[in-house]
Amino acid sequence: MTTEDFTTEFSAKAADSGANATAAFASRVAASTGAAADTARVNLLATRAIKALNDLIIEERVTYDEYNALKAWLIRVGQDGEWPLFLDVFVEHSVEQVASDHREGSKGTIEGPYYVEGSPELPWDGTLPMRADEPGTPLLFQGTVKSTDGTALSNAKIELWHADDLGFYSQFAPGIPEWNLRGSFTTNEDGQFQITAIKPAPYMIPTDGACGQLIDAAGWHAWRPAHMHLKVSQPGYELLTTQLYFPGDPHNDDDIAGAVKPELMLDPQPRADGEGLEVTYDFLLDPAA
Ligand code: MBD
Ligand code: FE
Repeated sequence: MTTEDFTTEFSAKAADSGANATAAFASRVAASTGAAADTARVNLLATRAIKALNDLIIEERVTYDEYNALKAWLIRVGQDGEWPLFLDVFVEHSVEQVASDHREGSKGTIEGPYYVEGSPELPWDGTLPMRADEPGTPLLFQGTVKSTDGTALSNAKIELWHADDLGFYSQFAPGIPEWNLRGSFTTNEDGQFQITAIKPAPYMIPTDGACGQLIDAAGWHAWRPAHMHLKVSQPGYELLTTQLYFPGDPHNDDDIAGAVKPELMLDPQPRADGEGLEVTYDFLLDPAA
């Protein structure tokens, strides 16, 4: 494959990823009942959101050119299917903050646009589904799932998903096995897990659509630090949706999605047998209210 072929294929995959996130979101919303619309609440939130935008226009003396550029861009976000991408990158972190500020257990962070329910079920010491030649450093990821009172939780579910070395998520970019780098592990009788995985690479959000256009026009960068996504759950406990990060990543301090927290930083060490890295991380779940 030539560099040109690669660039074309790479761009095509990135463009697909944003649009496929829209289809995935739509089918999940269709499957859920959705919150009943409360007129007073809609009135409050919509009034405040519209006022915030109007205040900004007046304070910054926004021109007709700028207003029309905004209109064209908003239309393009929808056409490119990038509303999930845009919202999860720039807004979800505040929703997550509000949703979890009462918690005493492990820190959570945003889910992002690329979660898929129902990944292959694997034992407490299983291997994340991956291709035979999957690029990346082997990572042994182990720990214990506990209640905030310290009780180990057996049969807890740990869903793990992350992008491949090129930054593509299976089921969102074409040409990747369906459940590649996605798995659901179950803790053993002592609440432990020991997952054979790979260390993810830094991730650049797709730059060829409306989000990329904004990032470029504003002079920002499109990077997220390398991250593993996780959902940890057990009946009777609050679902923990989180991400874990790796020290030394150049974007730990300026994640475009604002989703890094100090508590989510791993401390991987070289394995004694020389086979890549190992790291221990325990999850503490809050009992459901
Ligand atoms: C991702 O992989 C991600 O985690 C977020 C939050 C946004 C876009 C892509
Ligand atoms: Fe991600």
